[in-house]
Amino acid sequence: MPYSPAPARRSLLKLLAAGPAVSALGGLATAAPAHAAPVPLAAPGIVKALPPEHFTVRGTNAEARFDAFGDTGLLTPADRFFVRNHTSTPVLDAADWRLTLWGDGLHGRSPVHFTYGGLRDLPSVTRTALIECAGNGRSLYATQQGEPVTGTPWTLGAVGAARWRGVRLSDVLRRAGIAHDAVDLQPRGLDDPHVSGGVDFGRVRRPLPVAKAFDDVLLAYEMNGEPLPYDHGYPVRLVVPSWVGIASIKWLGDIEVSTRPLTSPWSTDWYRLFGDAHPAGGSAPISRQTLKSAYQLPFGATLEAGRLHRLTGRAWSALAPVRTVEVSTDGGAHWRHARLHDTPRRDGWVRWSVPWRPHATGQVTLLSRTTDAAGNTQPERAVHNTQGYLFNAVVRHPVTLV
Ligand SMILES: Nc1nc2c(c(=O)[nH]1)N[C@H]1C(S)=C(S)[C@@H](COP(=O)(O)O)O[C@H]1N2
Ligand SMILES: [Mo]
Repeated sequence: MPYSPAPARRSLLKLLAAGPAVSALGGLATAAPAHAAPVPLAAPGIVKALPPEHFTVRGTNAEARFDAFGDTGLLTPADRFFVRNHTSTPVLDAADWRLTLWGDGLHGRSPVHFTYGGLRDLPSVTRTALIECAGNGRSLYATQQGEPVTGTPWTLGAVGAARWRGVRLSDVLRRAGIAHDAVDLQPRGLDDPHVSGGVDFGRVRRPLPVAKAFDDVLLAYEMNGEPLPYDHGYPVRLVVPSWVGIASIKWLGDIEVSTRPLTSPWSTDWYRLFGDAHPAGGSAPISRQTLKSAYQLPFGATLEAGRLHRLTGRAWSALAPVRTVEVSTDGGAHWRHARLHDTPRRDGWVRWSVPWRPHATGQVTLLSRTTDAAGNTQPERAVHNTQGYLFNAVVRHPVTLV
């Protein structure tokens, strides 16, 4: 019998009525004068404030303004971190939360439960990792390559880096009595079932191979030294380093442990590569993210000619540490190396900068291209897939010189 979760849930309205969280909604809580510019609403279902200088709301999601990351450090503060919600943020209570493991891949009794306090009593580990949506950069398939794609039209801000603290998933699996022949897990969130086009796909869940689970996956309860914020998975989420964001299930409720391969719509209908360049039934489910680099500058920014500017950006690769970043300020005719400001690490990003004194006025295209220690480099074009995943091409960044 599949275990069916009964989340400890309080409605957001009730929570807000209770008091302290109201300030989290900032502008919403205070009535604006009738003549004032309309206060941008929070995205439906997102708890934290989404000031327009830091976020772009896209449906139930909030994209971070990558162009504004210049004032953040190596870690992305929780209040600047993008939110990808299939439905809406459930406001859970750690005191009555528990994690359930079940399935034929446990050799002893099943199900096995862990309370929040029980998890916090296990040895903890802390590690920095990026979380990046598989569709980050998706809109560039259309704007840069003229290719249609479906899905949330992210630009480059569906990525963030945080320091996660929690317990190793492998420790929890061992304590739960994982069998030697278990092959797949299926972690599942406690957010509402995902309904799209009249079809109920059930709760967000996606198979995770046991081998990856034993490698480096965390059950995280802290982000940048604080309890996870509601929007990022409170009380406990998965952090699956270097894999596409969908693997890092938020508001974790249960994990099926199976001796047979598992599937879900998130491994069959979505998060595979479909299209002309891919096998007829689609690729295997995607796992690793790819590599990118980008300028911390608005698209179409205006810069003064004749002055010395310092262009800054970030580069990252899920495949290996970043090795170099090259930039071109003339549409790709000439390239030079940017200076890296951080020690490149697996699962992290590096900040880079380059001085630039443009002479002529007019439109130019800035480019940046990263190469990682495994020799992967950003191509001129990304291989198209209908759902617009894994955009890795050199980004063409228009600026105007005046
Ligand atoms: N339960 C649950 N987990 C989830 C999701 C979701 O909608 N529900 N979205 C996934 C996707 S697609 C991404 S990219 C990451 C985003 O994590 P963040 O919102 O903390 O940035 O969470 C993943 N985990
Ligand atoms: Mo995602």
